[in-house]
Amino acid sequence: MRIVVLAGGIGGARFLRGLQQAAPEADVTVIGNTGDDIHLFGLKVCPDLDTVMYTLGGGINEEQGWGRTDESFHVKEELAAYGVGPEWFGLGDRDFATHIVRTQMLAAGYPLSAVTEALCTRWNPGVRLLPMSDDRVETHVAVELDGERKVIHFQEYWVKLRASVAAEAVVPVGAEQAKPAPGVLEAIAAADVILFPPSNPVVSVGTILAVPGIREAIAEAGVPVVGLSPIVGNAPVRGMADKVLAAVGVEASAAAVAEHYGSGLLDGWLVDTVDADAVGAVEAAGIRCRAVPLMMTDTGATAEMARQALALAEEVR
Ligand code: GDP
Ligand code: FO1
Ligand code: CA
Repeated sequence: MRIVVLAGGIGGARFLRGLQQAAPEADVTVIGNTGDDIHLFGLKVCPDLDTVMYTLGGGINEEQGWGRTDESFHVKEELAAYGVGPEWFGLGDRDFATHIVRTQMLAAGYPLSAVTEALCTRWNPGVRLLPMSDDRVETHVAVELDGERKVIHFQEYWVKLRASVAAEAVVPVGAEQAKPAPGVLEAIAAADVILFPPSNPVVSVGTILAVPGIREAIAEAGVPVVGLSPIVGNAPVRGMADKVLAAVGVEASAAAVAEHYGSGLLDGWLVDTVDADAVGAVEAAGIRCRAVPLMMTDTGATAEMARQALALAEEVR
């Protein structure tokens, strides 16, 4: 079975680990969000691609959910000693090596998709990991700071400000001009099922769908498209999805996220058992819906979520 998954960072990566346990024989292509990418110290950092690569390759810091295991921060400390920032972004020594290799290959002329493939030959994630695009896309967030409207990088909004102020708008800068990376549209067209993991619907899945051609290809693939809610009990399980959903005028609820994707895109939607009363509203919107446990407490529980998603896909096929 060929499965295509649109993934952000932690939510996407953890779901993929469960999917691999649930469907070990499946051929999985991951279309990764690159809107979180940022240039720091002259290096290209791709947090969501790296989170998927490290999580599936056994190199992730499990507690944190991002960055490397067994990490140290000597380079960051030395940079700070020179007064070179930003200090608010935690790049570790082991992680730095990934960004150095990536930046060197990009400078040599390789596209991000080829660089990602090369990095994955070390990590063997067991999936085909494709960036959504080889073109630069950067998510920016409009906020009011000290009485002034400013547009800042998504990482500054999340990591520096911890989403402590309202997001007034979220803009995937460059998305309109971006082309899907090689293999993305082909993978979608060849898929037997397409899954939206419980990733952020605005700054992860939403950014991938903002690349012209990807949303259309999914809608036209003619195969089941099933998503899992990242919102449980009217709040994100972690992160700032509530803040960025508000910016696009969507309530932080499992039903509202399904309706935001819409029946033109989604055939099936899983909500957590605590949101069982949302099933009716989602089905009224034309999307088949089931309430099942959606907390990724361990790989076994996550594998069961993946089985439920695949079962729902068969039901709507
Ligand atoms: P990020 O790029 O690291 O923010 O990761 P993603 O975009 O892939 O996923 C973030 C989303 O995962 C957040 O909105 C969380 O609410 C959601 N999430 C994290 N853990 C869980 C979980 O155990 N269950 C569910 N249903 N959602 C989760
Ligand atoms: N997230 C944080 O909350 N603080 C950090 O200092 C931080 C550093 C970092 C470094 C490399 C990397 O791959 C990810 C990192 N993240 C950090 C996660 C990052 O914010 C991601 O974009 C998440 O996916 C949030 O959507
Ligand atoms: Ca992310």
